[in-house]
Formats: sequence, structure tokens, C-alpha cells
Amino acid sequence: MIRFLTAGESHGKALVTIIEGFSSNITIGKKYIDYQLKRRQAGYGRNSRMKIESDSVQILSGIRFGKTIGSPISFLIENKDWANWRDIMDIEGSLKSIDKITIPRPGHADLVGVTKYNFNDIRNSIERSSARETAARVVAGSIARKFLEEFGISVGSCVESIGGIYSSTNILSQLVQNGSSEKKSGWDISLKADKSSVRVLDQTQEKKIIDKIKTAKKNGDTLGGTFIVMATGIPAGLGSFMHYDRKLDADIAFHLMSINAVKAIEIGDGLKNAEKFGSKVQDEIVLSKNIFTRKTNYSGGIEGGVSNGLPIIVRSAMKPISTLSKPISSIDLSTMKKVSSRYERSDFTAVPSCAVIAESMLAWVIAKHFLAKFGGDSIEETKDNFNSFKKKSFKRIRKEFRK
Ligand code: EPS
Repeated sequence: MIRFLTAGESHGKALVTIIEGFSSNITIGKKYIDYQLKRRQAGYGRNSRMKIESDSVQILSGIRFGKTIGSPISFLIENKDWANWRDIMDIEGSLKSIDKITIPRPGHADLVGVTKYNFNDIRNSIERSSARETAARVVAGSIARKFLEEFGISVGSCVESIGGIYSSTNILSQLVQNGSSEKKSGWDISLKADKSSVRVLDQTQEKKIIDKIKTAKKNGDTLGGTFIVMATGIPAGLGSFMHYDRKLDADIAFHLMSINAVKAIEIGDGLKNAEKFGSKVQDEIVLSKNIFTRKTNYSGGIEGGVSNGLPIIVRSAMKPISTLSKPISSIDLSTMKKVSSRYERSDFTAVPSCAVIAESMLAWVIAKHFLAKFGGDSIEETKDNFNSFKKKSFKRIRKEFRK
């Protein structure tokens, strides 16, 4: 079973990732990870912090001569901004020498953090709850993604809407949703989306979104949005219906919901399906070249908590970032009086970045279920197991059911 841990505060010295459980002999290098980190930093609507940071990973262990060796893999990303925060984030200094933060931002983790951990400075809540931590997740996701590539599995994303501005065309129909064949790989979609400063596939929509972000900036406000994450080349059989915590859709929802400010997850056409007759939302089964597939993909590639071999399609919603420069009301914890909320440098929107982070989390959760099914301590062993399943699973069904 693979697992990862992250450590690090937003303005601390560095972020750290430790990964454990991957097969040996996966080819991976710094360049591949740095490229994914750069994708996470892009997007119109981020603040000046992104000009300070140019995330680049240091690989500390677990990789030798460009390949994993099965031992825990550890990574470090320096926070360049730490140089400007040394006094505030000092490991040994004292709170007396700095101005502590006493006004919680509504919607952020500020007040719940103070309540839960008995902090005397809201800064302690701000630092670890910051989405800066997601850079460390992209590192973990890069290893998962590289592993999945060995099996032809590709993960991608695009932004669907920001501030309620959608494309007038059905972007999903351009992608992989309708019909049993994959029109494009997940990564093809990402490459197309990466060309847009807000990661959308429609240029008219892009212009409208940028105008809306400019309005938000001018008004000291922020915007959220929706995005689609997908995985293609998925074999049938990942996940399980045997127990609630082995279901692939449940695990995907958990991993994506854990991303900062993500508030909703939908698998396939989950919400639309709920409004229709059952006969209109089931994906009819067809047999094509000794492979079971479906006429449509309303279920988003998962039936009964198990992948059915069609693209996995997940839609997520990110709420507008809680840090607003336009004041709203809060309570000053030092006086317990009503005050205007405090501003701390933040993004106006981070939906494009959020979609890239979601790719990492989706890659991670698929790699986890893939290794649970196919096992193997080396990539070669995993490949043998995978190829044998691919070759034999249809034949086995035919044999078992033959009259
Ligand atoms: C964030 C606030 C901003 C963002 C940060 C997430 O940081 P700062 O307070 O330093 O301006 O820039 O995102 C990142 C640093 C990053 O790398 O994505 C927050 O409050 O979540």
C-alpha cells in the first residue's frame, strides 16, 4: 500500500514530502517533477507570491541513477519567501517580538484552528492550512503519474468555469465523456488547457473569465469555480464493492475533497443523473474486440465502486478564496469586539492551480488502487501481473459462463 506525508508551513523554511510503498525501477527525475510543479504555479489570478517562488524539488532519498529503489522517497522544496519571514516564523524566537494576529478571516481555518489547538496567535492556523502545502502533494502525484504512465494511464484536467462563466459548448463532449472510445487522453486535455491562462478549452470563455477576475481584483474580492479531472487508459477492476472503504469513487472523493477550498465532488454525471429516469442514465454494455465497454459514460468510469475500463471523470468545485481585501465582519479575539476582517496577501482565484493539484491527487489514488490490485515489488513484476490480467480476464469470463 502506498502512502505519503507532507510537512511544512507556508512561510517556513521548506516543504517536505515522504512517499512510501512504490515498486522499484520506476524511472523518475527532478525535471519531470519540476515541470509538474511549474504547472501548479501558473494561472491568471495568483498573487505576487508566485513571482517569489519558482518551485524546484530536491530529491533526498529513494532514487538512484534515475530509478526508484523501493525505499522511502523524500523530497524538499525550499520556500524562497522564508527569507522575508525569518522573524515571524523563527523556530527559537518569541512571540513578544512580533505583532500577533488576532482577527480571524471568515471562511478560513483561522478561528477553528485557534479553537481546536488553543493557539495564542492566528498565524499558527494560517501557516499549515495554507494551500502552499499542495506543492508537496504535486511532488507525490508526479511519482504516481510516472508510475501510471508505464501502464498507459494518463491523468489530466481542465477548468470548466470560474465565477459562473461556462463555455457555451459542451466541453465534456469534446473530451471523453460520450461514447465508449476515448477521444483524447487525459494528458492531451491538460496540454490543451495549459495553453490557456485560466486552463479553459474555449478562448471566448477565457476572455470573459479574465474580465471577471479583473473585476474581482478591483473590488477586493475573489472567485471560485469548477474543474474536471479525468484519467484514461484505466483497466476495469480497480477498487472494490466488498467494503465501504475500498470503493474507488469514495476514495477519489476523499482525496479530492482534501484539497484546500474544494467543496463539492461529482463522479460522471452524478447530479444530472439524479433528475432522470433510470433508463436514461445507465451505460449500456457492448462487446468490442473481446473487451466489454459501454455505449455512454454517464457513470464516469466507475460502477459499484469499481473502475469499468472507461475514462474516470470527476467534476469538483472550489469555493472563492476566503481572504478578501474588501472587509467583511469578524471579531477581534483580543477585545472580543466586532471589527472588519483583516487582509493577508492572497490570490484572487486559484481554480487553474487547483485543477492541477486535483490531477496529482487523482493520479495518487489510482496508483494506490492499481498497486492494491496488481501488487509487485518491482515495476517489472507489476507489469507481469497487469499484462496477465489484461490477457486473461475476458477469456476467464467466457470460460466460466460458457453453456
Ligand atoms: C495562500 C495564500 C497565498 C498563496 C498561497 C496560498 O500565500 P501568501 O499568503 O504567501 O501570499 O500564494 O499559495 C502558495 C504560496 C502556493 O504556492 O500555492 C493560502 O492562504 O492558502
